[in-house]
Amino acid sequence: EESMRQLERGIQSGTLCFHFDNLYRRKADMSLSCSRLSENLEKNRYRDVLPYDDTRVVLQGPEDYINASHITVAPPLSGVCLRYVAAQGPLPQTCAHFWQSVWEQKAHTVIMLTTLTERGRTKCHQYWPHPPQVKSYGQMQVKCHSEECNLAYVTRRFTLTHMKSGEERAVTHLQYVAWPDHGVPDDPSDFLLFVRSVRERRRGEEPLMVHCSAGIGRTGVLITMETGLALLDQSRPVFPLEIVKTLRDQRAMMVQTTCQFQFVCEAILRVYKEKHDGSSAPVQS
Ligand code: PTR
Ligand code: PTR
Repeated sequence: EESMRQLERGIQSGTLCFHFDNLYRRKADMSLSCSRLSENLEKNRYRDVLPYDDTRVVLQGPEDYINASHITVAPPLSGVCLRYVAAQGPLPQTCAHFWQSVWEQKAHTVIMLTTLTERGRTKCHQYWPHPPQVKSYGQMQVKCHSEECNLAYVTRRFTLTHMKSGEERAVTHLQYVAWPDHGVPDDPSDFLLFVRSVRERRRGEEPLMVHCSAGIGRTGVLITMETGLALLDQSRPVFPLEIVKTLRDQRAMMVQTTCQFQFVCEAILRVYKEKHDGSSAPVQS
């Protein structure tokens, strides 16, 4: 409860956002060389959003680069080990790499936090076929079985086939559609329902694949929120700034704007209050 009192005080006084604004955006001494090799330049959607060499996802085979980072939130920061792959929105020329990384990292869930276009600009290439079509991306074949919309998100069911071995895997696609880049979700309740459904997809230590357009702003918020929920579920203290620090040590600029950080802090506090509603009203300053 002490961490929640601190959180509420930090939000009200503005100190939390002040510390966020002063947090390093990129960890010093982490190199980005691979992302800057001439053959990889066209695989980056944004010139200023690049994965660290140390945490980048390495594809099997000679062409091993994708703009994606391994993210682990582990004890003592979190009671459980949560693993993610944080990626940029695929480009036409990187769809095959994207599906290869889903396959190789053994992900069963792909979380998409952007729409394909926003205000007339392309934010992500459509890297999946419409149902009931089948499409090949490099060594992977993707079949889309269904597409189902509720208020804030779309659920799609895919079968992924590794064509060389004939092996198959079911993959679920969850696309949140009410969240512009650099902004916050239109509705915190919908967002929390979405993150709950993301948590229900957890299977052991297998990573969730998460992407938006650049793979830093909205992706960082989602990971911070899921970590917060996981901690609250175990009645553990939550320190959002510490979570963001850990994320930025693994991928630069995670959680992009002060508004996004404030939003996720308020959402964590709200979940805590709802859980303890009425019982002791512990969070008062
Ligand atoms: N060309 C610079 C570099 O990578 O060295 C670009 C860059 C510099 C990107 C700093 C991010 C940086 O981090 P900060 O957000 O702290 O400016
Ligand atoms: N250079 C781009 C910009 O600042 O607009 C990079 C960028 C794009 C950064 C989108 C973050 C973005 O948001 P998200 O990570 O949520 O897709």
